[in-house]
Amino acid sequence: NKHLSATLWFTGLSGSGKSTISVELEKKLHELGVRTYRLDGDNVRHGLNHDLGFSDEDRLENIRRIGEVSRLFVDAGVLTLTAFISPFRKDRDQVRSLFAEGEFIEIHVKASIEACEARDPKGLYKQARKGQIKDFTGIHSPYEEPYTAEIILDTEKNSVDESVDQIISYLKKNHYL
Ligand code: GGZ
Repeated sequence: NKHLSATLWFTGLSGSGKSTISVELEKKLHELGVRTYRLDGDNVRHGLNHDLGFSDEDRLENIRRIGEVSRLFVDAGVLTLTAFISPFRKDRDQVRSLFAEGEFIEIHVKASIEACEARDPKGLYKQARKGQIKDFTGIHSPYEEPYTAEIILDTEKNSVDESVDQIISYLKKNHYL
């Protein structure tokens, strides 16, 4: 199957749905015969970036390295999915600048801080409120919403399947698939 390579860059708060949606999207892409690779905290923060924490500087370096790695995957012809909070606009824009027009697709996984905190799938917001986690995004560290997102997913309104379909439609309409 012919398809264009690009990076699908998911950004959003903890608990917004980045990982869940990117996992389900990847399954759908595999059914369509697309070669993909997914980068997330489990395979990056524990390995390549195990030296980095959650200060602003460390997040910048985290995102910079992930951007460079996704650049390499795109060079190899792979449709790359990344699922990181990537809270700072300038850090995301720096990654965007590594790519040619159309190779970087920013996906804002949008849910309010209230909704994410109510979901709290890993109990991290609760721990952050108690002061057990510092620099937690949305509580003591900012999340800067994208101005330039190619796709905005409203995960308070739409199901995971609907968000996946929204991305697939975008990819078809813009001739990535
Ligand atoms: C935000 C944190 C923090 C702090 C640990 N702030 O919901 P999760 O658990 O599975 O996803 C979050 C993940 C965020 O790592 P990223 O590499 O995506 O962050 S960034 O892009 O900002 O560099 C959360 C967990 O790590 N986590 N401490 N202080 N999230």
